[in-house]
Amino acid sequence: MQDQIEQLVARALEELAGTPAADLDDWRRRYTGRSGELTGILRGIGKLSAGERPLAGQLANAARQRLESAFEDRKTVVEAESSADVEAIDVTLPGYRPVVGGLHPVTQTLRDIRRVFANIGFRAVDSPEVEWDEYNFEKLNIPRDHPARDMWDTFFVDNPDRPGEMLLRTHTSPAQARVMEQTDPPIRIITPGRCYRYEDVDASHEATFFQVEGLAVDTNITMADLRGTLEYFARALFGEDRRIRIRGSYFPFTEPSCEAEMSCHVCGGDGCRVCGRTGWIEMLGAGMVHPDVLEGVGYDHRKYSGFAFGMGVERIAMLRYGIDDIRHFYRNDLRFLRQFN
Ligand code: FA5
Repeated sequence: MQDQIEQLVARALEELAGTPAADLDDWRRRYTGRSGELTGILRGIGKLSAGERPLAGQLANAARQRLESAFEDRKTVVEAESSADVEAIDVTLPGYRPVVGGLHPVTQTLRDIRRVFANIGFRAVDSPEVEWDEYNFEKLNIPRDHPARDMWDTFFVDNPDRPGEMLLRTHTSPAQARVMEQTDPPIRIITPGRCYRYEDVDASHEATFFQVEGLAVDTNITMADLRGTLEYFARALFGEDRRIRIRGSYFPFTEPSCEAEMSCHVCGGDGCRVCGRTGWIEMLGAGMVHPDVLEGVGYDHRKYSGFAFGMGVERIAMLRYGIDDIRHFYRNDLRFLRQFN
């Protein structure tokens, strides 16, 4: 038995010396594993005479330890060799290009609008997206049975404590009342934010879209200030050559009210699907803050006057980038979005 063990150890060690990393486990299985050769010898010890057994047991255990420790040594050696291989990798090969994200075109436009108004002293403030009917309508001179409510198809929010009073804001105008209630004039603010309407979605209408509200209140604010501010804005964002026109309109919370439109970027003013065949794209609604709204927030309308406007940010982005369908913005199509990075 002694010879048998010694021969086995010699053979196993010789083989181990040339075994690569991938075959090490196989070597172990064949010699010291559960059905390996050495294990077979160990099992045979039971059949020896009582006198032979102790020596054979010692020899077999010593052989097992030797093979196990030779295995560990070999493993260390081949691992060191393979990390040396890594060092040999050609570091001059080009690496993987990291994927870099970009800002959404609506975010870019929002930031630019904020910057343009910050330059003339308009501070940006936040206002809630989930709003009370009171702020979205009533404080804006639109009581419950007012026909002008049809201008804003509204998503109402279930609130068991105040049924029928909670909604997703249909415009950013509630910010007007919120800011005026908390601040004394002079006021110059903008409120960028998301709005929600139960719309028939088409090339220029989304059910979720962004608006930027503007509000200026002070003594002696006139329609000329509104016009000057809008013209400054249009030039700063679109350049000197963009045509803009202001037409009379109606909003219950402004008097007089108007709408600013810009020449259509798709047809250049001839009329197309995007501009509804008019040649003009509606950009914003505006007007002088209604005296009832001023009084409603505790301002003396004989002392103070103000102008307000609310613009659609996607519409501005469409005009800037020549986009012919508002629905592109929220389809998450990377082929579209990558063009703005
Ligand atoms: C309003 O929402 C008024 N609150 C604007 C206002 C503010 C008037 C202050 C007077 C004083 P209007 O519903 O017209 O008005 O919307 C204003 C702008 O939001 C539109 O000119 C348009 O650019 C944009 N807009 C309106 N509805 C949508 C829609 N469904 N999808 C995308 N943009 C829209």
